[in-house]
Amino acid sequence: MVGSPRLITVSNRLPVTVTSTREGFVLHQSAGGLATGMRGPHEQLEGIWIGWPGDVSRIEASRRGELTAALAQRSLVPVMMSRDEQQVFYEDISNAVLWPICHDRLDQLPLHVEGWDVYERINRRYADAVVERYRPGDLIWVHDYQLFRLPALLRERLPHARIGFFLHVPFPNPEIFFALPTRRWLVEGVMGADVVGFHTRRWRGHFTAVLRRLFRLEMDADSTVAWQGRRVALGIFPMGVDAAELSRRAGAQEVSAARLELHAGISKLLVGIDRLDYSKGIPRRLLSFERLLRLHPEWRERVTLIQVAVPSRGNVNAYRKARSEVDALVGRINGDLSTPTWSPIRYLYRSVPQTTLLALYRAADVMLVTPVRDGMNLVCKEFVASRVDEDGVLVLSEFAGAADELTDALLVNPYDVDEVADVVHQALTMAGAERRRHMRALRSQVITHDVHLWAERFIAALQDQHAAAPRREKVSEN
Ligand code: GDG
Repeated sequence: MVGSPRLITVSNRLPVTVTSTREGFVLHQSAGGLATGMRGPHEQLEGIWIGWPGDVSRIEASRRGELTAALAQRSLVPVMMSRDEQQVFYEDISNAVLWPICHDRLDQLPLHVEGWDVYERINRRYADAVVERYRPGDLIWVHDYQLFRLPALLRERLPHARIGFFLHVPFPNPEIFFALPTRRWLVEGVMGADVVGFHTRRWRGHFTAVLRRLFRLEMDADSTVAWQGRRVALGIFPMGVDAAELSRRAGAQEVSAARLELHAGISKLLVGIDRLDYSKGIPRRLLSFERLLRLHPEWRERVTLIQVAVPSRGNVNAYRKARSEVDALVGRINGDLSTPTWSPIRYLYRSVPQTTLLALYRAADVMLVTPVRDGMNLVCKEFVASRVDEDGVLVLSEFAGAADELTDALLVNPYDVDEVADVVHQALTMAGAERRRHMRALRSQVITHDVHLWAERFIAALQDQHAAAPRREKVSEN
C-alpha cells in the first residue's frame, strides 16, 4: 500500500539554471511561473522534478557527478542532451516548428523540417528518467509542447500510472495544426495521459475539433473522451500567479524607492514587459503608441513608454528578425518624435531583476499587454497582483488566454492599431475612482485564482480521473 502519492513533475527545463564558474558551477532558482507554481506541490508531495538543466558543456566532465548530486539534493533529476540534440529537439523542432504552429504563425515555418526522430528520441530519454524513478501510486505531471509524445511513451511502459499533461501554449485551430505532417502522432502522444489540461475553453475546443477530425471522437458531457480502453479527461485550468507573495514583495521599501525613481520626471508612464517573441505583439504596440502621440500631441513630453524585451531564442531566425524589427521601430519612432528633453520610448533589451520588475508594475499608469497570441500571459496577472495601491490600468489583448478571466481590463484587438491608440488615451484619462473600481475587480479575480489553486485543481483532477477509471487486469508496471 502506498502512502500519500509522490509527484513526478516533468518539464523541458528544470526549475533551476546552472551557471558554470571558475570553481565549477552554481545553481540559481528560476523565477518563471511554472517554477513558482510547482514549488508547493513539489515540496509537499515528496516531489521529483525531471528536466534539462541547461547547457552544461562548459562544466568539466569530472564535475558532472557533483552537479547531479547537487541537483539530487533538491530532488531534481537532469536529462542530458548533446549540443546537436539540443539544437534539433529544442531549437529546430520545439522553437522553430511547434511554437509558431501553436501561435498561428504558419508563415514562420522553415521550408524544410527535419528532426522528428530526435524529438522522439529525447522524449524517450525523459520517459527513461521517469520509469527509472517511478513507484506505483506516483502522480506524473508532464508539461508543455516539447513533450507532446511523452504521455504515450510512458503509457506503453507504465500502463497503470496516473499521467497528466498540461499545455502552457495555445492549442491551435485544426486548420493550422493540420499543416504538421506529424499531427496524428503528436495527438496520440498527448492522449497517453489520463488528464489533459488547457488554460482556456478555446484551446480545449481546438483540441476536441482535432480529435473529431482525426479520429471521429467526441468529448462527452463529463469532459472525457474514450481512448484505447481508457477515458481521458480534457480539463480547463487557467494558470494564476503567486498573488500573495507578489503583493507582499511589491509593497517592500526597496520596490517603493525604485518605483519613485522610475517615475521621476515622467508625468505618465506606460509599461510593456515581454520576452522578445513575435507572439507578444511588440511592433504593433509601438505603432499604437506612435499613433497616440500623433493623434494627441498633448501627450508629447508627458508620456513615456518603458518597454522591456527579454532576449529569447536568439538562435532561431524568426527571433533575430523580430529583434531587428523592434530595434528599427524604436529607432524610427524615437528619431521622429524625441525632443531635446524627452524620448517617447525607453527600450531595454535585457532581463531586469525582480525588484525592478515589481517597481515597473507599481510605477505603470498603464500596463500594455497586447500579444497577438498567448496561451495565458502571466505578466498581466503579476501586474494586477503587484498593485497593492489598487491603482493603474491594464490594457489587455483579447487574444491572450488571460482575457477570458480578466474581463475588467480594457480589452483590445492588438491588430487594430487605431483602436489600441484610442484605448490607451482612454486609459490615460480615466478618473481615479474608475481606475480603482476596475483594479479592485481584477485583484479579486487574480487573488482568488492563484497559481496554488491551479496546481491543486490539476492534481485533484488527476487523482479523481484515475479513481473513476474502470479497474483493469493487474499487469506489472515495469
Ligand atoms: C508561457 C506561455 C503562459 C519577464 N521578463 C522578466 C521576467 N519575466 C517573467 C515574468 C513572467 C514570465 O517571465 C513570462 O511569463 P508569460 O506568461 O508572460 O509568458 P511565456 O514566457 O511566453 O510563458 C504563456 C505561461 O507559459 C505559463 O503557462 O502564460 O502564455 O507563452 O513570470 O515575470 N522576470 C524577471 N525579469 C524580467 O526581465 N525577473
